Amino acid sequence: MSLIKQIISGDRRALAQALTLVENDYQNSQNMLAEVYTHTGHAHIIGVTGIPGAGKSTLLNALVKLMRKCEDTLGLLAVDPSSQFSKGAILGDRIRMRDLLGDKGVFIRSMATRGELGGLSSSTAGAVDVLDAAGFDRVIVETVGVGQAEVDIASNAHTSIVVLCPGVGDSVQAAKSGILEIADIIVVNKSDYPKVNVTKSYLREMLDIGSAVQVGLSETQNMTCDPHLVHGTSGAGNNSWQVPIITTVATSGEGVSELFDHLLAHYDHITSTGEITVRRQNRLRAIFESRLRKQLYTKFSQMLSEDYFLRQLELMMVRETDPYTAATECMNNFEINYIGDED
Ligand SMILES: Nc1nc2c(ncn2[C@@H]2O[C@H](COP(=O)(O)OP(=O)(O)OP(=O)(O)O)[C@@H](O)[C@H]2O)c(=O)[nH]1
Ligand SMILES: [Mg+2]
Repeated sequence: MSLIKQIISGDRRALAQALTLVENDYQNSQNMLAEVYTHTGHAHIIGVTGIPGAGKSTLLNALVKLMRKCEDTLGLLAVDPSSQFSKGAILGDRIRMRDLLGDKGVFIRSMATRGELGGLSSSTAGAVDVLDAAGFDRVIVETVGVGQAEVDIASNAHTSIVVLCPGVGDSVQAAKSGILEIADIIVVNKSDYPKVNVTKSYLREMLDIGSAVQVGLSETQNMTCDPHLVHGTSGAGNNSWQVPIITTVATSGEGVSELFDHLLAHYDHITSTGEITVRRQNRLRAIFESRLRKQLYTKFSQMLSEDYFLRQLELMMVRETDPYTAATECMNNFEINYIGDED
């Protein structure tokens, strides 16, 4: 039986094998991913991001337990964009999600992808596709941190959850990174700590400012709002999604059912408004672009001789050229034909 057929028939070893291939071998996973793609498009893809240590894994443990009561099946990916996973981190994730281990309706996987151009978003997207093809109702991607990579991954989800903690500093950090802009649901976890209401009102203010700016922009430019840029409103056309700010205590499960309700409501919202089509297209665009970037760079590197490269470096050292001119000259010598329909 082919690997894909095994995955679809629920073989967990085949699934793990496929994910390892996606994670480690860009080239050889290509054909498999192409076949996997024909079986995708059913799962609700949920991105969970936020500041490190906010309680994302603990929250997901509680949320997934609740989802399992509704018989949802779930694929979970924990991704660290900035560093190689240490064994400790993986172990930590396992401990925090220990209640889920052994449940056949849940599959958990940690992923490490470091440094590769376009590698992270591309391999994460590939892994999501594999889990989608495996038939999970929801695929949840947890990323650590609030940098650009997290924004990229989160904006590839149908529903993005941003997890913060009480303390305005964290929210400022999140706002600066742009992560609030892609949030469909904001969670203030650890609400057993003080100053929850201060954090909530600060976040509400940030969201309101964001929507006001966006509405202003769209009015002046006479264009439809880009749903991924708008705080507080989302959706195709003029329908709106009010970004809820939910307080939770992941360790006790408080607020988790409210979070689940909002997740379901958001999915209903994007499905009924057609927004999900926009998000699916954005996701495909991101995967397509990331594969192009990666392959273009690989091809270019193959066309650039090592000797020539080193000679340019020497010339830079004696100031006969500079990195700026040298890079442009290399590109000028790299022939690419125009791809597209001729007018
Ligand atoms: N007091 C309190 N502690 C919590 C809560 N949620 C999680 N924690 C604790 O916070 C610590 C970090 O929790 P994790 O679930 O690992 O957080 P995370 O956001 O997944 O962490 P990274 O993946 O490393 O970014 C653990 O010790 C949890 O037990 C909460 O609601 N209240
Ligand atoms: Mg975690």
